[in-house]
Amino acid sequence: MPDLTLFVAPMTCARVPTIALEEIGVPFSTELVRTAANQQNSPEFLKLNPKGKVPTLLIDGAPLTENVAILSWLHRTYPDAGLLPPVSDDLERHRQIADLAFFSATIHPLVTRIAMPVKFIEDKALSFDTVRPTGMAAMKPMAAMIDERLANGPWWYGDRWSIVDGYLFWAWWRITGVGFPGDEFPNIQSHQARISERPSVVRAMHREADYIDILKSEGLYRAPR
Ligand SMILES: N[C@@H](CCC(=O)N[C@@H](CS)C(=O)NCC(=O)O)C(=O)O
Repeated sequence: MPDLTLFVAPMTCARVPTIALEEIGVPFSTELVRTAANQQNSPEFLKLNPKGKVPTLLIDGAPLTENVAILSWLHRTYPDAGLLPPVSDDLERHRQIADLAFFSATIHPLVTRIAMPVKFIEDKALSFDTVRPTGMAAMKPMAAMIDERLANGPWWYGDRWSIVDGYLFWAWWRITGVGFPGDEFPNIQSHQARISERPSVVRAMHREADYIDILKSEGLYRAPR
């Protein structure tokens, strides 16, 4: 069994592989990266991930980065965990990669615009007045598409829960937490309520609460706003 260490920060997309690992049920350890202290850009961390991002998964000491790669590796290594549904051919397998890539490459950049607009324009007032609304406007048609898909739910793949649902959970939690109008998308809202009760998600959220306590005790917690 490989030795697994996941580098994480609360409220970030590192929540998605945390849910995956909780779902799999193998032992793993976590390392908290203090983003408010810019630890992600420390020389030690950049040696593991030169992009300076979480999640980063150490597998027997060797780093793997990018959610799409980490989630795909976890699925291939622990196929019985059902992180993705069984496929009947290679095209279907690649469609699942497309779904992960959709959340990583289309949805996540919009989440960043909405949740962390100061990453794009340093002036706070300007970033909240321009970048955030632009992100919200771009997110709405994506949310409408996801909402329509979930009408055949309860999950992204119909009856089968998958880690794509975990990805949606994180993105939705992040944007509705800073004012994105979730109520306009009732199927996603009920998906959110449903997945929040899943034991792997509950455990991942407990882990985050613990990280937040540590950050608060160190004066390094920044609440979403
Ligand atoms: N494409 C990457 C994105 C990773 C990413 O942007 N992580 C954010 C947290 S959600 C991060 O580490 N931000 C720290 C920073 O940019 O300084 C993935 O899917 O793993």
